[in-house]
Amino acid sequence: MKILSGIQPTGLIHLGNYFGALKQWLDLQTCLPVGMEKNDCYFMVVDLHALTIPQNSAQFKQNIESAILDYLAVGLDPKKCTLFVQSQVVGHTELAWILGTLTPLGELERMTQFKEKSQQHKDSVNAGLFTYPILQAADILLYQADGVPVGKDQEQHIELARTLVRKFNLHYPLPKNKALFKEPATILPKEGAKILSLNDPSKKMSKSLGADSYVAIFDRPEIIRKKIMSAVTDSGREIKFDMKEKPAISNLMTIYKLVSGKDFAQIENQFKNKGYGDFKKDLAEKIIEFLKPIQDKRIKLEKDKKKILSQTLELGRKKAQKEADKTMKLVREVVGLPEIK
Ligand code: AQP
Repeated sequence: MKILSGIQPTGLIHLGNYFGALKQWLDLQTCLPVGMEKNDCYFMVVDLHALTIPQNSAQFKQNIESAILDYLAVGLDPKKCTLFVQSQVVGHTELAWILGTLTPLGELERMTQFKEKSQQHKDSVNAGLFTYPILQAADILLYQADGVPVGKDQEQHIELARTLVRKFNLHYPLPKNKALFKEPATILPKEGAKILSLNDPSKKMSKSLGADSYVAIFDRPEIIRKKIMSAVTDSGREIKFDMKEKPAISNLMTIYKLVSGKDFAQIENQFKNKGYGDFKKDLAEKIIEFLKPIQDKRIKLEKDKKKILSQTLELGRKKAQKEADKTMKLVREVVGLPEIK
């Protein structure tokens, strides 16, 4: 399968990003579960998407490089997948423009992320924030991806990508009823598709809800302990998985499950007759243990970052550009744009 996904270089990756997206990327690059066919994976830092929120240029440049090192630290391997920066490949914005001419305004107006972000950034509601899902569709179609591993919050955007495939294929048919694009599937993780905020379990874990909402994968142990110990809990004191009645503790149990490999019954059993405090204390230690190898690797990568970055990015950019060029050649032909020689 051809796989494509990306994360914005916002300077930090939290457990929601890790379990919603990155963990799936790792599994897909190594073809897990065992027996899965070999995947051709494209994972990128979506810097153009991040521009929809005001950025400080110097910090932004650092964040983009840092995101690549973060990907390597979690275990992405440039020999097994193509790692690249969105803006370094020509074609994303061009295809987005063409897709934009096929996108009804109404489709964009109903996007939940646009509604939420335009509320959060009332003084900078720009056109980019509105057309963001078109660029995302272009990212996916440029690589002719079969599947897009993301968290649940992105489902609506991938659905729009499928709508745009249908519109494009209808508007620009190929001879003999063939179609240029195929509809990409949303790939959600079985567990962790929507990790909830630590301080408000009615919302997803998110950077914009503030630092107490998330555990970042590079948070220091003392910060992780503090954040987990002050995470909100539900009424009662029983450690029981019940998303409806006990969303806060169920969310923490989901994180426990993901970092420890234990199932919910084992966790419930382990904390029978114990309170939230004991559970949270142990959860913090499990998270710290889980993140330690990633954090250690990230420190090592920092020491040789110039060389690592230039090698990784050059390799990834070339491979991604080749794929993008193949698609754009076909797109230009079918749309009727003059060939670029
Ligand atoms: N809470 C979450 N649970 C599961 N998956 C999540 N993702 C994000 N939050 C959760 C997934 O992470 C990937 C990265 O998406 P992004 O780069 O667009 O980051 P984001 O969604 O903007 O992350 P935040 O923290 O929510 O940032 P803000 O607050 O700035 O909007 C995607 O696959 C997403 O599904």
